[in-house]
Amino acid sequence: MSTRELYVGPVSPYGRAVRIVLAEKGLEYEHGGVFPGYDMSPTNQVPALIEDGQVIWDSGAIIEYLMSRYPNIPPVSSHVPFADTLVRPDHELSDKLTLTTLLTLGTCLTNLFQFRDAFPSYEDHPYLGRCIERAGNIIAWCETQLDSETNGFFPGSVSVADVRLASLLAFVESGYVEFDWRSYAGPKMSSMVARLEARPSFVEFPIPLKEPAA
Ligand SMILES: N[C@@H](CCC(=O)N[C@@H](CS)C(=O)NCC(=O)O)C(=O)O
Repeated sequence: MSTRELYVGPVSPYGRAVRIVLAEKGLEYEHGGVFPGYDMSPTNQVPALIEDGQVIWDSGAIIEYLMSRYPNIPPVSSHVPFADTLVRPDHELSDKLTLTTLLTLGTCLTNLFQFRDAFPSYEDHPYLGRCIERAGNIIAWCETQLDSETNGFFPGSVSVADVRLASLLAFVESGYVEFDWRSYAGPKMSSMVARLEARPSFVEFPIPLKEPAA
């Protein structure tokens, strides 16, 4: 049996996505904490996973590794099944574009988070203003890519892209970024978020609410 140790930031949407994928696959791991992870990779970032001594960093690389190494998923009670591939073989390019676009959404939101207190408002800084605009465009585009009000990006299963998007929106909802994503989204995204947040793997790993500044 493999040994596994995970390092994640406590409020990280990237870390949450990795933990949800591990939970969906029924994979156990030791929780390594946060700070040692910063020295583990050339990026000095978490999440980082150590499996059987091999360090894997970056949530995208970790999730891709888990999806290809552990394709068979134990069924999760009566819930919609978790997708067994990162991208659907017959939609490879469009699914990859969705994942790449969600990475850009993550970058926009984490930039806004990092510079939250540095400017009176995001619009006062040209780059942060563009991050807001870009994030809004991406949310609106994702709404067009969701299958229906009862499915996420893939009909009939919960995809990694669903997990990515919902984790990023939870980061906003928990107060880390001032961004009214609902004004760019529509009914498909709102119902997907509500559905996923009730799923056991999401309930197990919430993003804690931002504590008010002292
Ligand atoms: N592209 C990376 C981004 C990871 C990231 O931004 N990690 C943050 C925590 S949420 C971090 O380690 N920040 C510490 C730093 O940048 O010094 C991924 O997907 O894993």
